[in-house]
Amino acid sequence: MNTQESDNPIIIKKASFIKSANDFHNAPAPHYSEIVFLGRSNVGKSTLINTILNENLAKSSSTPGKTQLINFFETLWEIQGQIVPLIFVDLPGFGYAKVSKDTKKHWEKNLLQFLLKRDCIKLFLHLVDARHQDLAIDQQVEGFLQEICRNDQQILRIYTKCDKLNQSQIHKIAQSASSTQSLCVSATNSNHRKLTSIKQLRGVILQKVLGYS
Ligand SMILES: Nc1nc2c(ncn2[C@@H]2O[C@H](COP(=O)(O)OP(=O)(O)O)[C@@H](O)[C@H]2O)c(=O)[nH]1
Ligand SMILES: [Mg+2]
Repeated sequence: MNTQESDNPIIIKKASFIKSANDFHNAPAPHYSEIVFLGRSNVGKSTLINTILNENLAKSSSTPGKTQLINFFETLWEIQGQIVPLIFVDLPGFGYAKVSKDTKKHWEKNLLQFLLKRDCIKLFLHLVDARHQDLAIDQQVEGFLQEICRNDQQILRIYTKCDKLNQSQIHKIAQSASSTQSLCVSATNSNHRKLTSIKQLRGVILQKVLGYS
């Protein structure tokens, strides 16, 4: 499948909030393929969801660690006359939250259980802040995903907030991203030719979920 928007326009026909769940057990029925957005608190998960869907659905905030709920969004995509239902999942961020150690452990356990047991997850989008690429927490997340990822699932690393980098930093991260099959994006300004545009990102998501790559 060609990801060029001009060749194969991708239309997002519908995007709406379904529900928030506090753990695996009260997640919605697993009818459709799911794409989970995970990464540290404040890395830009909710903002990227809104930009991809072109709707202000996921609550984005400049205060880190605010939500500990798993939020589900129902979307309908159209490509070449084919209608594809996809669920976007906005996960609570790792780290930051100003709560007791026990509460934090409980939240993390919930989150890991969700990632491990939720069979309809087809794509793990691991968001990493382009300005802080080698944090231990992100390496742990990557390791965990590699460990649990089944044959019918894929992992994609996305460097976020690339608009905050200067030209030479963008050049450098784009080079290392291409060798590791990661993407560099900005949810607020993706005009730079070395960044993956939001249109291209939509194409990549569809390709991966539909199993074309
Ligand atoms: N400059 C810039 N800011 C961003 C970008 N994505 C998110 N932000 C900002 O980063 C903050 C956290 O974003 P949010 O989506 O709430 O992060 P989340 O906690 O991972 O869901 C907000 O103030 C956003 O406006 C981006 O691509 N570029
Ligand atoms: Mg968020």
